[in-house]
Amino acid sequence: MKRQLIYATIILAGLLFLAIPEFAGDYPLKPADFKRVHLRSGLFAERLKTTLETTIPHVLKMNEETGRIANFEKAAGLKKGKFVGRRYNDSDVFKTLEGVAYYLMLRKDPSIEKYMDNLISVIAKAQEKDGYLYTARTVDPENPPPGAGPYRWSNLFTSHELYNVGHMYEAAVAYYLATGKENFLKIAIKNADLIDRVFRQGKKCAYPGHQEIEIGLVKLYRVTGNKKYLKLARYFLDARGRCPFRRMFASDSDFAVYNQPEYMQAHKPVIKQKEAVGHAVRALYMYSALLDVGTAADIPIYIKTAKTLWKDIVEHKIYITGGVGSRSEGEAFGKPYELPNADAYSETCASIANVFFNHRLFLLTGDGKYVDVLERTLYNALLAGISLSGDHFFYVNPLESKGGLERKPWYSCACCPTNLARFLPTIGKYMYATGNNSIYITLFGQNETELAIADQKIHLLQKTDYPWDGKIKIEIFPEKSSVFTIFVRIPEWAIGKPIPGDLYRFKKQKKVRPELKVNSKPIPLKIEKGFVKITRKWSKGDVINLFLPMEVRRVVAHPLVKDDTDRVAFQRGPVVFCFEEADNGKDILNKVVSAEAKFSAEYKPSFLGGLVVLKGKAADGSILTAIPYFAWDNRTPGKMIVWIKEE
Ligand code: FUB
Ligand code: ZN
Repeated sequence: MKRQLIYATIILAGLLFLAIPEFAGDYPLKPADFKRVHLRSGLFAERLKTTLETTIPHVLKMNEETGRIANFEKAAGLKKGKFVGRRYNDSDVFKTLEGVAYYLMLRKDPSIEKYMDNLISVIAKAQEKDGYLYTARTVDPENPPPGAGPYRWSNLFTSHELYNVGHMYEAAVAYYLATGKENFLKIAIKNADLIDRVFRQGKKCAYPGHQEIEIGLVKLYRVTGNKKYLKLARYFLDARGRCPFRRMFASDSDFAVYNQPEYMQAHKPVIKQKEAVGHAVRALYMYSALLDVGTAADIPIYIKTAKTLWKDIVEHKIYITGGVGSRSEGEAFGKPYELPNADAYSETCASIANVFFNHRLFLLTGDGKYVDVLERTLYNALLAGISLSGDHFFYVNPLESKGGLERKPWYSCACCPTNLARFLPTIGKYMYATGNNSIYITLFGQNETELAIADQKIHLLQKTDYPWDGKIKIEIFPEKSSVFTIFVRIPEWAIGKPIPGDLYRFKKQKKVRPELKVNSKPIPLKIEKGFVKITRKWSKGDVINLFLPMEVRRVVAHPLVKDDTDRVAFQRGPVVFCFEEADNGKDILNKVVSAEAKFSAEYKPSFLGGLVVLKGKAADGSILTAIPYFAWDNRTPGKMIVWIKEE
């Protein structure tokens, strides 16, 4: 053990002296500024409105009611009492505040801003003199809650001391960008400086059990320009699998999985990892951090590693809904093809992390295959995490339910509701990207936006009822007529497969092809990396018409996915469907669809907020109704199934 420690220290010291290149790098593509993506009608617009008007106030209230805010007041000496809840409860407050900062970017609201400033002043008081911030310890250093460890940094694998503040950095950066105020940023900087002193400068060979700080540090580096935060992020990534691993729990009996380094992706140095293993959220935050640091610090091996891990996920470990992390034990990735339906874990946070990861890969490569995965996850596994009302949440997202599973207003481990509160306000950012005198149209939905390229702004109008209808009209208004490129995404589901790889395929070949026109003139569908590239002189009022065929498709899974044997899933556009008891009766789990039955689609404007339902025949002659998976459990609770038996 001692020898192991010496080796690890030598390796790490070596790493510290490796030349770190100048950090000028950024993602070649920039996402749209979501403040400028005006979503006024359609599915995303509805979800955004609900997020701003219901989810964020609800989550704020829950943080108050569950003592999460009071923990800061206690640590600040403003209130008496013990720390309440779990050692990572601070992170829920930080994620919520990040969401509120985005809210403020979208809506002017002086009273919310005042609330933020007050709370930030409490957080500043809760921060210890040297920058340490962890209310779980500060409230009563002699009696920290279970898992926190007896003293600072003593139990890094379970304490979440570094995870919590990673979320704090993200919130502080968001608030700074929203308001220009430095109050929160100062807290973040003071804390990151302490952590840099203790770990990187102090040559402490250690790393957090739950990744997240790395992402926050890169954001901090980007707003401050201070390279030490980027170096620290790299330090933590390189420490994994090199610095000593200690089991998290004394006994293995109940906790065997948590005692394995795979659980926290510390079984090998990160650059040697080729398979997605362990806790899915930790893994995907780490893969995202590999891209952030790899891009900023120009470390090609980080990027190569992230791409290898992505391939493993899409080829073996992703649900048709885009959900990942199929195993409940350890909230983890399963083995290849281990994709149970009723017992699926598919945590909402893992879907959010999967979107983060795929978005970064797209921004780096301009490759639409990453948007295919992003879109699938977003419309299905991720949106299923939240009720249509915006104040009930799923933590896990199975693809089959025997009944009794319902969204809840909150969880004692509230990672998912608070993650949604910070993710959903930014939805517009995923719809476009720009770079190299080009515009990328990545997601479809009714909106109006303004994008900056080269030396001008382009006003753009998307008119569509996507995802319910495949007709998309895009009107373009450049400031001046000029030559630039518009990349129009042609989703993989519209031409070949549900997602890249061979984990899923459509049962029958497609009959209808997508069509693309500019000013009514057909454009050849020459697809490269998921996009058709249109370079021309664009003038005010030019129109792109895209038609994506919205046939109802049956999906079958790879034969090695045992749980999907002799079953099909229904998909239309990017949306995956499910059959609920509310429409189909108590026997729905035993129903069999006939192999040849045609399923028709109908848009129902006043049903579940307006959506498409599918109807077709079961083998017993009864009519089956399917609704989008994301909309399940918004009526009388009951049974549900995605992969239905086929005759
Ligand atoms: O540990 C913090 C969060 O709680 C994780 O990201 C989730 O998976 C849940 O375990
Ligand atoms: Zn979660």
